[in-house]
Amino acid sequence: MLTPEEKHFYEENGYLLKKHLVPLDWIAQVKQEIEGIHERMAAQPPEGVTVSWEVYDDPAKPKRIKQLMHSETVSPALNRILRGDAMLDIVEALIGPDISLYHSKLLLKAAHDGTSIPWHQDYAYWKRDDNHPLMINCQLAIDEATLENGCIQYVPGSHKWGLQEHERKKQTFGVFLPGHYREREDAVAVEMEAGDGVFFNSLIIHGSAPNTSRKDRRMNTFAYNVTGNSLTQCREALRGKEI
Ligand SMILES: O=C(O)CCC(=O)C(=O)O
Repeated sequence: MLTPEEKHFYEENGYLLKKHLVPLDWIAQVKQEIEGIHERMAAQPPEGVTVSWEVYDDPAKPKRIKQLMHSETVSPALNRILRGDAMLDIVEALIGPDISLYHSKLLLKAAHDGTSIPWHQDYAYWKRDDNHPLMINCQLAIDEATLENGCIQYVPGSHKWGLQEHERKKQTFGVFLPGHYREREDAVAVEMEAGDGVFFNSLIIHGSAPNTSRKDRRMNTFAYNVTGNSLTQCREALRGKEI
């Protein structure tokens, strides 16, 4: 549950860090279930799992996953966490009681090789004619996340600026604010311990630096929507059995 101060912080800043959201024995189980995931997915991703790979100039580098969509199907512990009271009580406090899972995605910023995520708003991906920016994300730290290994960074209050113009770059897999990742003076780095979760608004500007350290920075993001925000999305979610 959230205190009035935490709720106010979220409303003003667009994000909220919850320390020790998930117990460490659950995190240990997630770690066990995703052991060797790069190699396993390179061999044969299971049906329904979508993998975005890091793209390197050096062909000798081992294949590294950047993001893995539908992570709840590769890790039963993630599936349990996303449905647990600790998570849903906070989501409910922030978006109300009618909650659908939008998606669950592993964000694996591998040691040395994990690349940056340029600044963007998630709603730039999720906007449809028939929905509103009501979705919320919770990024869960599986490893310690620091500035050095590419923790998430937010521009506080930017969720109040409306949807900004994004562009699609040939060499990247998504849409981002113009320009590549670079430090921003108005951004706040949210360093996390394993088990911490950070909740954030679908309009907040966020991004992350490359992993220049020897430590992996593995996170999972759980995105939730308000049920009925979009009929189209609810049908898609049902087809993918995500609800
Ligand atoms: O992996 C990260 O650091 C950020 C990922 C992200 O921003 C996203 O998936 O929207």
